[in-house]
Amino acid sequence: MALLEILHFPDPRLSRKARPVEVVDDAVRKTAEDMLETMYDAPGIGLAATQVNILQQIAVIDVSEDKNEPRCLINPKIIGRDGEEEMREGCLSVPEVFAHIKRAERVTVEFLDLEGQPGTLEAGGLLAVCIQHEIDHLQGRLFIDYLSPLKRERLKKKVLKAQKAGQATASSDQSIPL
Ligand code: GNR
Ligand code: NI
Repeated sequence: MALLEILHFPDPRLSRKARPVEVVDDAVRKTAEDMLETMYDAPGIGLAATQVNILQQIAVIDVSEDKNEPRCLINPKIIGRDGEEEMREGCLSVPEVFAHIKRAERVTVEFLDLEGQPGTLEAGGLLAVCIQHEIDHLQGRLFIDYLSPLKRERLKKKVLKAQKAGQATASSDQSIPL
């Protein structure tokens, strides 16, 4: 197992589209394990491969209280959505930024599991939000893309300023190259 480096906004690599996994092999399983370890370490409730600079459609999620319900969704595709809900979201790739985002309240998602078997999941609540958030990442979309361009510009300035300030300190290893 290994911890992977998480890319931070406004890194343009976060806007790239992940490719579908063709064969669920040991390499894909290893990627998923490393992603889970990285997610738990962060800590976060989900992680998409795009965030760790891997352009494959792999997402890991654990929204359980005790962090003992890891899920891995390979080639996830939303085949049904229902209702509307707004939730305050954050993202490991956009640290310290939170915003209320409107999404479908319930989703049905098709995916492959770690054995390459197809599955279907019906989700609501936080799990539904997280699934939509991770699938967005795999398509190169961040939650802040739902905000107005003006708000997003303001956020970008704030993030860059914080990163610059961080670079002046000893703990600059998390900062994005400008
Ligand atoms: O850890 C995370 N928490 C979270 C909270 C509300 C809505 C979405 C999320 S996902 C986020 C982890 C992450 O960035 N996944 O891509
Ligand atoms: Ni995210």
